[in-house]
Amino acid sequence: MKTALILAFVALSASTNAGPGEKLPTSASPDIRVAQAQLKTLVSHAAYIVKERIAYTNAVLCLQKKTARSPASWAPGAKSRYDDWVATHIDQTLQIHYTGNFLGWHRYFIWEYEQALRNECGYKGTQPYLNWGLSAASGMEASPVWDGSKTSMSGNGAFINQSGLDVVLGGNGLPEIYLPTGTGGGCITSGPFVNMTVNLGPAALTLPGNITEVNPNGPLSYNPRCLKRDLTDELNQRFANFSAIIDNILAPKTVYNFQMQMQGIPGSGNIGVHGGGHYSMGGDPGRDVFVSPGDPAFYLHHGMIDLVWTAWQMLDPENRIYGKNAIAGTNTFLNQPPSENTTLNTGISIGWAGRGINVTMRDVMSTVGGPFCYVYA
Ligand SMILES: *[C@@H]1O[C@H](CO)[C@@H](O)[C@H](O)[C@H]1NC(C)=O
Ligand SMILES: *[C@@H]1O[C@H](CO)[C@@H](O)[C@H](O)[C@H]1NC(C)=O
Ligand SMILES: *[C@@H]1O[C@H](CO)[C@@H](O)[C@H](O)[C@H]1NC(C)=O
Ligand SMILES: *[C@@H]1O[C@H](CO)[C@@H](O)[C@H](O)[C@H]1NC(C)=O
Ligand SMILES: *[C@@H]1O[C@H](CO)[C@@H](O)[C@H](O)[C@H]1NC(C)=O
Ligand SMILES: *[C@@H]1O[C@H](CO)[C@@H](O)[C@H](O)[C@H]1NC(C)=O
Ligand SMILES: [Cu+2]
Repeated sequence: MKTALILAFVALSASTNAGPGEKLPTSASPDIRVAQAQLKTLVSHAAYIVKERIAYTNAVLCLQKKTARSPASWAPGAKSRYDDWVATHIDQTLQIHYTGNFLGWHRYFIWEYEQALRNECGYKGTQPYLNWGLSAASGMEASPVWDGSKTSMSGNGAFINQSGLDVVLGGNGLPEIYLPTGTGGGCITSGPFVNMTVNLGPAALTLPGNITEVNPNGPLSYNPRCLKRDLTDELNQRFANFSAIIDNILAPKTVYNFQMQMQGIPGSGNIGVHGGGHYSMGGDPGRDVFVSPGDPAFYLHHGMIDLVWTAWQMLDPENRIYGKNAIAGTNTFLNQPPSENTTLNTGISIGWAGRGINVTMRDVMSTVGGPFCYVYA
């Protein structure tokens, strides 16, 4: 079977692939003729990167032009094939976060998304991931993911003065966490998704000033609006820097501790790399736990979540893939309401987003098992 390599969107400079099969030089050759060939390789690498990125965002735009499969009787707001993913995530949010299936469900979700880009939109490349550590170091707006260029994922939202307003998470029995606002806040202004319409939600959109916005007609109803972002370096740097990433891979010795550190232990004040990645994008639907896949950057963010999980699993594959540290938790958000433990036999359905097949947790535990055959590069 062909191995689908998942390449980094921002980590590409560290990749050893110039194009398919080509090795990138790592230091200048003193031999003038070899150095000439090195230059050629580097130039073709640059062209390859630009083409790959645009091919990816074009495939996403293609998915946004195709008709939804979700029945209008269930999700009248789902207009495009892309919306099928958003609707499924909205529908299942309280059964797929702070649960035993969190990691496996999202691995399957982004993998099926990649399959749709390939099978329905002719994409030939790999699913990129967003390396939060790099954008924490460079500043988000300087990152090729967020710089707003035509090879980016579109950039920041238009500036709105949110001075003095925090985003307040928690409540409803959970301690409040105050998060700073970012440097945008409004509609995105450039890049491939500048004309995109967000159709679904909000379901629980946290706005600056301790306000939560909910669509009174229900999150699956039609509510067309622009894509907003509020890039927040402070959150990227505080919760999803390289040390935070490595600590999440090396410190937790049980899967329970691993996934809790990643999502943020309630009451700790830390939102983890998962929360750090999400909230540093900000905006609508980025700050809405239910509707967040409505921002195309979601799939790059969760690619990085999957990379971190994979790295953690491979430090002890015997116990962390199918063994005693494979799965912990139940099938409801922090076990509210109480539900059964997630096991290798627990089913995963992604509804109308997928291809009508259901898998089990066992099928999604290894990146080279079940339906998968990929590695990270
Ligand atoms: C934002 O508004 C505050 C007052 O609410 C004002 O002090 C501040 O100068 C404004 N900032 C910008 C960048 O306009
Ligand atoms: C967005 O729409 C405007 C106005 O129709 C058009 O000029 C522009 O090319 C579009 N941009 C993209 C990236 O689709
Ligand atoms: C935020 O809003 C919630 C719900 O309205 C309220 O209980 C809480 O006290 C508010 N917190 C702050 C800091 O205003
Ligand atoms: C990196 O992240 C960790 C964990 O969130 C945090 O404690 C630390 O202060 C961060 N480091 C920097 C330099 O921001
Ligand atoms: C569910 O998991 C918990 C924690 O590992 C364990 O204590 C409990 O016995 C399990 N329940 C069942 C029904 O297997
Ligand atoms: C997949 O799972 C869903 C939800 O559990 C269920 O409604 C559906 O019938 C299942 N589909 C198949 C083909 O088993
Ligand atoms: Cu999710």
